Amino acid sequence: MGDLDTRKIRNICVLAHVDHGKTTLADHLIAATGGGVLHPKLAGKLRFMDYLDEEQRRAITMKSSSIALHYKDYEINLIDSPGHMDFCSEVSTAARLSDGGLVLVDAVEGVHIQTHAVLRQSWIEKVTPCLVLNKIDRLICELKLSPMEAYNRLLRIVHEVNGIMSTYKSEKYLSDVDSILAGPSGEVSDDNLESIEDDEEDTFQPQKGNVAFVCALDGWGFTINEFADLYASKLGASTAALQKAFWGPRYFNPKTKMIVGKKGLGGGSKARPMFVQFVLEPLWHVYQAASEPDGGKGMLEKVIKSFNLSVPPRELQNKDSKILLQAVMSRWLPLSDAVLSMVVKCMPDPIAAQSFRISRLIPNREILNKGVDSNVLAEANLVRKSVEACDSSPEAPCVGFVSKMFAVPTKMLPQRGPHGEILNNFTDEGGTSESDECFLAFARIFSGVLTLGQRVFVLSALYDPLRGQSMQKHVQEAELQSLYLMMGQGLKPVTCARAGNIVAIRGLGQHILKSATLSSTRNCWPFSSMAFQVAPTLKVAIEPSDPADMGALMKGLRLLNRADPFVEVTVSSRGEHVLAAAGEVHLERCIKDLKERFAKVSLEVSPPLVSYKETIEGDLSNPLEDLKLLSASSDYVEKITPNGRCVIRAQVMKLPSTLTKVLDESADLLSDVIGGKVGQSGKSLEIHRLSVGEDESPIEVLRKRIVDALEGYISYGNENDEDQFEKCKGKWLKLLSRIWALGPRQVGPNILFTPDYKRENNDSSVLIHGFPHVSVRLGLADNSSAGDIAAVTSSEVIQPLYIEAENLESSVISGFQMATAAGPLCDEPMWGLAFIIEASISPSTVQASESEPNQQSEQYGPFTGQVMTAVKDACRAAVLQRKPRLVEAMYFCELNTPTEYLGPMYAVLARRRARVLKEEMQEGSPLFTVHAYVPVSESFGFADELRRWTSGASSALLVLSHWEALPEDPFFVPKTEEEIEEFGDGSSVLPNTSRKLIDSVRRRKGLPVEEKVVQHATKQRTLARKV
Ligand SMILES: Nc1nc2c(ncn2[C@@H]2O[C@H](COP(=O)(O)OP(=O)(O)OP(=O)(O)O)[C@@H](O)[C@H]2O)c(=O)[nH]1
Ligand SMILES: [Mg+2]
Repeated sequence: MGDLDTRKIRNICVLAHVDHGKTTLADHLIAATGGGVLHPKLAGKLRFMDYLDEEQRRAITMKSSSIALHYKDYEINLIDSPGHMDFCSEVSTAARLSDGGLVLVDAVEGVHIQTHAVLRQSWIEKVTPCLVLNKIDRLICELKLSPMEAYNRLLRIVHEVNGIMSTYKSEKYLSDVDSILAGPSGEVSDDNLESIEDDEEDTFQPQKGNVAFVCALDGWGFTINEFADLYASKLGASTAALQKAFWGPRYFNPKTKMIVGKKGLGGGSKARPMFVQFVLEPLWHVYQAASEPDGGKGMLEKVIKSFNLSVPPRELQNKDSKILLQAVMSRWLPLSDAVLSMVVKCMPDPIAAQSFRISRLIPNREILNKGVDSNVLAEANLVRKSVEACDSSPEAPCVGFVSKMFAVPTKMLPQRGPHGEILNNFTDEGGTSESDECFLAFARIFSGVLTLGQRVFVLSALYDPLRGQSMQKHVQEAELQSLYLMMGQGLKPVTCARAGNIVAIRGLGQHILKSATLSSTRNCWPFSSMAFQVAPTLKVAIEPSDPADMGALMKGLRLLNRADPFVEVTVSSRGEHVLAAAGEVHLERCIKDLKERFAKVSLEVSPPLVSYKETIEGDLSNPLEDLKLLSASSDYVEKITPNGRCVIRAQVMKLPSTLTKVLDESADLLSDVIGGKVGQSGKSLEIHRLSVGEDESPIEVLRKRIVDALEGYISYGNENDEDQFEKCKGKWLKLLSRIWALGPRQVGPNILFTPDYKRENNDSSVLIHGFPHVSVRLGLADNSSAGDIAAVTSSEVIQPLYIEAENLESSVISGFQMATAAGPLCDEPMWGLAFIIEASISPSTVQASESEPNQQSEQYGPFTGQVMTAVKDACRAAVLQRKPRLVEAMYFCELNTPTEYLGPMYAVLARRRARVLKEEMQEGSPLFTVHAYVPVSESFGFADELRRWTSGASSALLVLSHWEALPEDPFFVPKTEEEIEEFGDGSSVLPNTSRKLIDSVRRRKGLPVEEKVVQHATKQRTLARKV
């Protein structure tokens, strides 16, 4: 075993939008090279990789699974992945383990949202993509396009996909340039610029052989190479020349037998590009011939003869034109050959791939501080080198990555080991109660050799080898009980597996929840976490129908949580078991799994729990005015602690939406920076992530994002006024140097500013200053300006009252955190708000003796608690006073509908409060593509209703898009004359949408709801007056 063997491995995945034919394509590859697990006759019909019942029933793939294939002398591990949005996390797990990706696009439907998503995923994971244009037959039979029209359509799709890739490339290009400009010297040297790869070249080029044209249903396909070989002798040209000529505006001049451009043809010629003339037209002839009753036999025979195909006469005699066609085409242009030769040629082997994927897999870390154990560091670097080289020698450190755990019924495990010995699978590590299901790890080995019975360290993503003892909880030791090669559902036991292979591992069930790094040494960096496209958002509460089954349910939930990489199981603050899934289809499968496999009890499932947020009205169109509003001290809410010693004034303002967005999206980075994982200075250990393309430190990245957001917002109102812009920016930056905390949970999209301490009070009370911790961490305030505060305080610090004020700072922060976690409307988190809290304490009136400072405490509880509650109440009251608004989550929705069903489709959209963004006729097809925003709260059953009303003709995909405030005032009561005229005096106004949503959340949470029991209160009012 050596490098030569590893060079013969390809790890690839199939990626595409839902229903573009991934599993059908996989079927053909398996039938041809899977060692007989699938009969060629069943290829395309069986959908071998969709082995779960639910997958077959719904005809969509729900999980990614791998199969080992042998093509020529190559070993190919093929991973089929789902295209449905609900299962997009499985695309991440597939991409992480693969070096190459076949990106399928349906030639009729073209590029869709998930096509974008999978291209992005492959780009992030540094997977080398090849393009497969599938369902070419539909262009012929369904759309009845001419070869020329079909060519234009294919050209457009290739162009579009290249366009998407080039935006990813330019994103990287720009961030590379930025990081060089922002580099230590700020100088741009030629060296620097050369290191940036700026390839303008298209990613996908049929001439290069990385685009295949296939029809997975009929089992044929080709790349341009096949046809170039075919015609080389006929046209008397070299294969290489033909490869270049078979795409783009290249024409064949029959007189001169030359390949020419359009000009070389002379005017008036009706010549077609060579791709049309030599590639598409013959295909069209075959399809037309096969569809003609008997008339086309001659043509087919010609094809059979000229390509020397051996088609059994029985198939040739078949009356069914479809079978005839498949028989001829699949022999003429066998699908598996076309696709797999492209895979072998254009996709890297593990050695080549790991050398450039390493920067994504284990980002380089620059250790700034020398105080670390150099032995550990040296070994960790060695391990990284070994991964980079894909060293498969037995001496190499053994490193693997588990991208997900999956459950297999224990009875499905092979009963015999690699040497035919009988295994006892039932002494599983899970103990007797969980032995019905066995958990396997879906893993790839990146270095060394993994052997049966070996003990390995299981490292979580947070592990840091340099921190030694403190990292104990992030590392465990486990024994590998079985290793399997995966054949879809089938498992083939092996004794060892070496670098570059994909395997299933038994024995890690107790150690890994979702993903982990495996290593033979503790001194190894964990792999970077995978990027997921969406977060699980659809939540329901679950309880057993019979309360006695609670134990079974809890066990079931625990198993489900482990078996599904994407589900989230939590217990809400009110003790409900909450299950979060990616969407309706995913949720339904989870519930089914729970009922039938994991818990095996009957369940009650609540209606979906939709999350909302709370904010205040305001569109912030004038940056300067908005600031003034905040500094105008009149507009505040005042609360006093029960003991009367602390007066709290809270002001609230809406943050610019750009800033809210940045805070929302950067939660992970923020928690790293604020949580102190990435230090500014003075830390004993400092690590800068140096992953390629993100050469800047997280702090830089964050500060830049925040400043960019701010500039975007300010320039909106001041496009032309340079001075105004600068002035405004200066003021905002000043404000941003006062960030005391973010909330809720320290990283949310709400800001607490420190009070303007210069505004001194004249009485004896002392202001709780706070400290701009977050600004300092983010580098928005330097320590010197923060030092100002320290200077002010240092002179006063001696007095006990000041010490007390300082001690109360954390109570103010806690109060702010509590308020932002639960707003006044319906206890949902606040969103995009900024608070300034001026809390001042006055000396205690009761003289506390020195020895017993808490003596005066307290009929109202501890003072810290009082301050916290008062701050919380003040914040909530401030929001109520400033026109509170409910914010709801919105889906972006892409619908495809035939023209005749546009009416019913719009009716469904209207019923669901959807906002249509655009509608577009798809060129050359009878489909309309409609984009719309649909509120999450209205999305349940949306797909079903749509299907019902359009007889299944229109389909919709939903992606979580953004948060949006409802414009309506939930407490609307007609006041002005016009309003009263329109709505009456208010007694008969029905609650608006916003109010209805709020009430339903309040009811669910058991909060008081103001019900309008009395509809016409006029009479009572008259009565009351008389009394
Ligand atoms: N006309 C035509 N239909 C095809 C072709 N390839 C696949 N199909 C059909 O497209 C449908 C979807 O095929 P699948 O292979 O299940 O698609 P998929 O991409 O695996 O779908 P998901 O895994 O759910 O994302 C099936 O009805 C196939 O028969 C083709 O080349 N031509
Ligand atoms: Mg599929």
